[in-house]
Amino acid sequence: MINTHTTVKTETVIVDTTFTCPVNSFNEWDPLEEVIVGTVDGASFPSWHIALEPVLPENQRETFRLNAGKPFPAERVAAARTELEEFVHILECEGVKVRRPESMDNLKSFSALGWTSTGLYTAMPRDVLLVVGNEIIECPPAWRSRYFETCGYRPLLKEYFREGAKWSMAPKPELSDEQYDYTWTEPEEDEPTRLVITEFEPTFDAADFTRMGRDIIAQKSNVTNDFGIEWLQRHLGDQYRIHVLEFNDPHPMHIDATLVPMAPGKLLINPERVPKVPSIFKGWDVFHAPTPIIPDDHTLYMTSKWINMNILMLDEERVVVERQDEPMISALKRWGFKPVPCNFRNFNSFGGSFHCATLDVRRRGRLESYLLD
Ligand code: ABU
Repeated sequence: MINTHTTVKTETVIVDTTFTCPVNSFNEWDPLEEVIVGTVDGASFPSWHIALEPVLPENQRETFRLNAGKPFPAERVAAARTELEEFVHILECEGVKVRRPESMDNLKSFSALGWTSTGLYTAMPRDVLLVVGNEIIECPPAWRSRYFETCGYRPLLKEYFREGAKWSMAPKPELSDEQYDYTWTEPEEDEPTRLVITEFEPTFDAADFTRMGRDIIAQKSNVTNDFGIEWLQRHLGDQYRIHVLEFNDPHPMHIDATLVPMAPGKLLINPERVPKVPSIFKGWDVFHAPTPIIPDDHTLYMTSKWINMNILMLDEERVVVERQDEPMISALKRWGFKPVPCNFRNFNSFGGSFHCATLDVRRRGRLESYLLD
């Protein structure tokens, strides 16, 4: 664009970074070219802390207290590892380059000012790293056990940086006691949602954000506060608009089992948590996720059964979905998508599914707007 109205001529050159930068991802649906898939190797119950209380299923809180600092059962880790290998194989067959983090010794305790913790895992890159365009941001976690989790991804981050990506880190939080409400208790049914973190300093998990080009949807949660969302908005600048939405979720942590944009104009919602479609999705087709069919006796350490919504779009049509989730597979076909089934129920036990287990590093596409003004 040449500005001819002033004596100084300015020129804006739109550079399409799709072919020049190793990191390039603006939304959840452009054709996927490169992805990081997490690992369950070294996964351990973290040190107990108040921040875990509101987000663990009630029947798991005691298990976490009793096993703090011990590895997750070896047979569960092995079953999840086998499913991750199947997932990697499927992605590669679909033409996607797969990268893996290093596993970490999560039994080793570490300290910061005034506290000590052991680690959790490097299974869910979606929680700790946020890709926006050509940039990867290391998120400031609210969980002490996740303080050093991004170290497992550092070899990859260094490589991407050397090849031209922007690599940033949000302000390292202190995670002192001021960041938590130690009086947190379960709210009564008619009471509003109560969050365990305060506004002492910015914290956020990437999984509380979902990207739709210039518009990014966010939720406040038990790990993401207003301070963190504001930090991200200012960091990203005016090219992006973060919309903070509130859902009917008494224990919010991560948006990707609540509201999942699948393609331009196509939105998957959790019918329990999203009773009314937010007005910014005016004109979009809205699909209600089928009720999950995960049996009651299947251990879910850190998630609700709505993890069945945690799908991964390979492009605007192909979508990776849990192989046993027949209602979801049928619904996806009905809605015009092409399901790519993969066993993942044992991985689900660790708190995530295909979206959580991945970080889409490269999608073939550019920054665009998808909302009607
Ligand atoms: N990122 C996992 C979210 C799980 C849930 O909201 O139930």
